[in-house]
Parts: sequence; structure tokens; C-alpha cells
Amino acid sequence: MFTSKLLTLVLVVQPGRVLLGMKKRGFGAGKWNGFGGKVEHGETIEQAARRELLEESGLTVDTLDKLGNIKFEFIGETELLDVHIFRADSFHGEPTESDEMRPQWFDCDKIPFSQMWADDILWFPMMFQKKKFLGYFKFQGHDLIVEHKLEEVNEVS
Ligand code: 6U4
Repeated sequence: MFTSKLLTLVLVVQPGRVLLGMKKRGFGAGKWNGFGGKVEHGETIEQAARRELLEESGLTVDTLDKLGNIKFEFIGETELLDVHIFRADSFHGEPTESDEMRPQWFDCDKIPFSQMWADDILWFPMMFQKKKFLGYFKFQGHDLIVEHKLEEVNEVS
């Protein structure tokens, strides 16, 4: 039996560049990623996305566009990660380092994919083109994808 954990992930995009954070601790430590975390009881997925973005990067946003949903399975684990992905094209505040993340802007042609989750290189192009997508990735360990599905969709629920 699989259980699943709801998580959020926010990419802040500006013309020609994207803000990523170096995860300093916890799940995915040592990787560059968007900002996000677990959805807590009593909050919507979007509220969680805004809270985690503020906690980890110091930024607030007016509009979050729902972009995708990816489910991750890790061989040997019974908990699926159900990650809801958002994009923000404008923000308020200054990117600020937190206990969890060190934010840094990257030019769109210099994304550090070799230091990111292996799935990111497959869906970042869709994210940059504002295409919506659904995905499933099965990992062996944290670096090897053994199976995946990724499709463009018109709507993400
Ligand atoms: P805490 O509560 O701080 O211990 P932690 O275990 O560090 O939580 P958290 O809450 O930061 O995890 O959530 C993990 C983050 O990593 C979420 O934003 C989702 C994201 N994530 C997980 N697997 C991913 C993957 N394969 N590709 C990706 N992002 C992923 O791009």
C-alpha cells in the first residue's frame, strides 16, 4: 500500500533567469531546486506554496500559476511524493538566505542541472514555456530515474 505526501515547489522566473535555492539540509540537501515543502493541516496547497516560498527565500508573490503535478516513487519506500509545481513571474522582496536555502539567480542557459534532481532537466523546458504538465518518476536512490511518464496537459487540477 502506498501513502502519499503533499509537497509544493515554486519557481520564480524573470526574463532570462530563474531563482533557485541550494538546499542546505533535509530532503534533497546539496541540490539546487525551487522553493517548497510540505502542505500542513488546514492550509490549501497554494497557501503552503506561498508560506514555504516566504520561509525559504524571503519573497512574496501576487500570482502563482499552477504549472504541474509530479508524483515521485522511490524504490523501497511506500510513500509517494505528490509535488505541486507553481511558477511566479513577479515577486516582492529581496532573495534572502534562510536556514534551509541559499537563493541564487541563474541565467536560463546556465541552469545547474548536474546539481539538481534528475527529473528537472526534463520538465524545466515546459516550465519556461508556461506549458502545463503531469508526471510520474520512479527513482532508485536519489540520482537514478528508472521509469517515468511526462505529458503536457491543458489543465492541472
Ligand atoms: P523539513 O520539514 O524541512 O524537514 P524536508 O524533508 O527538508 O522538510 P521539504 O519540506 O523541503 O523536505 O520538501 C522537499 C522539497 O523538494 C519540496 O519542495 C519538493 C521538492 N522535491 C522533492 N523531490 C523532488 C524531485 N525529484 N524533483 C524536484 N523537486 C523535488 O524538482
